[in-house]
Amino acid sequence: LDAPVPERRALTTEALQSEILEKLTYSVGKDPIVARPHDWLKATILTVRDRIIDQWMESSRETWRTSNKRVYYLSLEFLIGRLMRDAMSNIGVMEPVRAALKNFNVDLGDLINLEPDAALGNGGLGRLAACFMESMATVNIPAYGYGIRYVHGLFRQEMSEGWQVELPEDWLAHGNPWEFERRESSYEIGFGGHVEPVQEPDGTTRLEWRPAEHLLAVAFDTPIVGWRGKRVNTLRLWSAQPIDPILLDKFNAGDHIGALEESSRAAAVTRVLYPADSTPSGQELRLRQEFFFSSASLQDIVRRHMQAYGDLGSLSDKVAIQLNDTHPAISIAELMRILIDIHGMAWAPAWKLTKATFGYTNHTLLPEALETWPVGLLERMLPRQMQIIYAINAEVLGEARKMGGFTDSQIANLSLIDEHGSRRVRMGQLAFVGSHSINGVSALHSELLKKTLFSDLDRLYPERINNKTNGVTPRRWLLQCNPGLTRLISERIGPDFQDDFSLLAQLDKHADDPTFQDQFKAVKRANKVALAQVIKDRLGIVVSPDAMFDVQVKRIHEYKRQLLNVIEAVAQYSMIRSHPEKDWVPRVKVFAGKAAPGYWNAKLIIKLINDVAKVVNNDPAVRGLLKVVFLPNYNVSLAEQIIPAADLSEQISTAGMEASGTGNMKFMANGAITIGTLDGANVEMLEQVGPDNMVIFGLTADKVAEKRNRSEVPRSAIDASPALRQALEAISSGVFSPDDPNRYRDLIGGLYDHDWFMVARDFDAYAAAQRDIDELWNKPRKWYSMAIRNTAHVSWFSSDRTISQYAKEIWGVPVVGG
Ligand code: DL6
Repeated sequence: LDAPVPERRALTTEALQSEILEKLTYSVGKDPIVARPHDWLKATILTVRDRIIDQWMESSRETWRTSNKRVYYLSLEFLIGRLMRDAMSNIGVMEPVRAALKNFNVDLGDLINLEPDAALGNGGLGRLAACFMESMATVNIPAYGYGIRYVHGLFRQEMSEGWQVELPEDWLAHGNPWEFERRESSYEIGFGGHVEPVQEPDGTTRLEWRPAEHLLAVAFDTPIVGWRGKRVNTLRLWSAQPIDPILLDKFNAGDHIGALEESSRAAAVTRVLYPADSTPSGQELRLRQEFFFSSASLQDIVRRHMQAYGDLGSLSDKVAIQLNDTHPAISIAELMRILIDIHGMAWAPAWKLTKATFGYTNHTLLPEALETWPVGLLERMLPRQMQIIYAINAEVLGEARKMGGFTDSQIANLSLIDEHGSRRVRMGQLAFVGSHSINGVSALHSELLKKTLFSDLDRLYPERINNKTNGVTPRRWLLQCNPGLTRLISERIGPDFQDDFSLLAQLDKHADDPTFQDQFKAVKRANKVALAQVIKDRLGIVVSPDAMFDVQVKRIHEYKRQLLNVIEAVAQYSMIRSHPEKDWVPRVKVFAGKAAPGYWNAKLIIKLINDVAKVVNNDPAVRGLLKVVFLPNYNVSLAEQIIPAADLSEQISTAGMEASGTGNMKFMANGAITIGTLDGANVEMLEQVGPDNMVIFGLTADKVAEKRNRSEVPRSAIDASPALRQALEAISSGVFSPDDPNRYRDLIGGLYDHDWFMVARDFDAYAAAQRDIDELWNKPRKWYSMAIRNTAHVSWFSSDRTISQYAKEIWGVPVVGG
């Protein structure tokens, strides 16, 4: 612990230059004359990484020295994206590295774009985990992220005649210079088998799980550096490996393939990220993934705690574990097993300790997204954990009976076991009862958690549900992705806002200054020129940077209502054709996002966008006034190019269905105006920025629920809106799909039949809001004062603020700044 701190490595161009050369020669083994771009990338990352490691070690030493409480963030997904620019910018070496590389005739920008985009997540929840990692380091929380080192992250999306095609993503193809393999931190993970009573010398009996199968969880550590490099935390990702790499007896007997069977079965556990977003995958392999990383992480946490304190009684004083959704919820049963079966603790103190240690974050109310597992599967795969779940359930139901006042159906609602149809374990209920804090991710979502999904549990255990509105890291989502705007803001209010984002509010008083507005507009235009180039390079479509860039980028889902957006585009297309004399605002509608491979309607919506694009973009009658663009393979890096170039941010989910949204905050930071519903964090954005600076439309969550309860038919909304009717008829009759006129018949038919997502019933309000947007665009002074005010009032949505609230209100750990 008292090891001498090595002298800091110099950050000058000269020092960096000689070190890059040294890395290239001695670590990559390449002569600069023949080095390829990937070799330079590796040498540069290794050089930058070295400048983080001293602080990494210092951060760990400090945690051991001070015995501060540690935070463990368990997440099946970390959508971290590229790390090099983030790291260089956070430690302030971007410019010297650029200069050093220039001396080798290597362009830093090219290398940045060459780094693979680590897509170890699907969308919101995974990206949030990545922002949290960076913020925890920034506000000086001793934190570890625990997840899975998937060999293949989220699929690569390509388009084939407008249809989504999924291809494997291969981020590890050139190795991963950021990570350190820690063979010494390996744990055995069991599956299957049975539970046996074991007689203790003192005559008591305890239960022991005898798994039928084992595999090894091996740790790979990545340093995550906070702003200004003051703290570096660890992201520990687990890789599954077989206990025996090869079964030699089988091999020697000539069964060469069979000899490797066990090895491939083990490796399969961490091979691929499940591409499901908002729908649980019913695959057994998914449960294996969840238990694998939960058990490995808990074994690691318990080992570290025992090493420091020698006793588990103080676990909840020194350890806070946050469950990112229910994917790691099996941890609750596994920690109980570790405490009781391995460390001999009695049930009552073990249960108390477990609850005091865990916190659970819920990210969705969608019924189809709430994880449940068949009781039979759990009994077979995790027999001891299933016994513990039954015992927890008995305790919970006993407490409910004692409290009284619950009807039978409410008791059934509280139960960890869903008895409707085949019996299933509800992971949300398990996560709730095993945690002292349950939080939603926006004020509205947390309220809905109390009122709907967890209403009975909230009565039984009041005060546990709380709200922690999401945030995003302003380093990646403003400073790094939008250097032009960062420079402009620094010139106007000084650079201190980079350390204290609340200072952005000072921009408010400059929002009506014409000079500042013109500068703001120039920055936006430059970003739009860059995006227009990307669109041209990738799709061959030419768009004007002077048109309004109207952007909806996110996972494709019916509740997010890309369909509403494209139907409105069709209506607008028809208006432009029938009224060529009018002064239409030129728009480029940009879409991007992936659909879960098994989600047919989402894939059909992508095809529809592409079909509409083909017709609209090639119709001379439109005169370029409307362009529709679908950019394939949306990922973190593409988001970093699109968001700074957006004028209009589409956040148009059916109210009550988007838990929070985080894209909405990124657009706000970059000076886009939001058109949105009163859903998720939009509600709080409205509070922060004020109704004059956002365009809100549509049904509220209450109204949506009311209409659904009344089973109101949408047909009258369609009959009452000629624009909507015409657009729907055009789509369903094949105007955009002459090769298959019936392609969209069922999709559009659903809007007449039930319209669960209120596309038809929100259409007129949405179209009217779009015309308001057109009017605003025609008053540039007004537009840019609104845009500037969005940036000025975004600081509440910094993940530093969110994490500081988790720290103070859930984990009980101190923060610096935030
Ligand atoms: O909390 C992060 C993010 C929210 O911003 C989105 O509104 C929400 O849809 C998303 N949920 C998921 C998957 N849900 N599950 N399970 O990513 O979380």
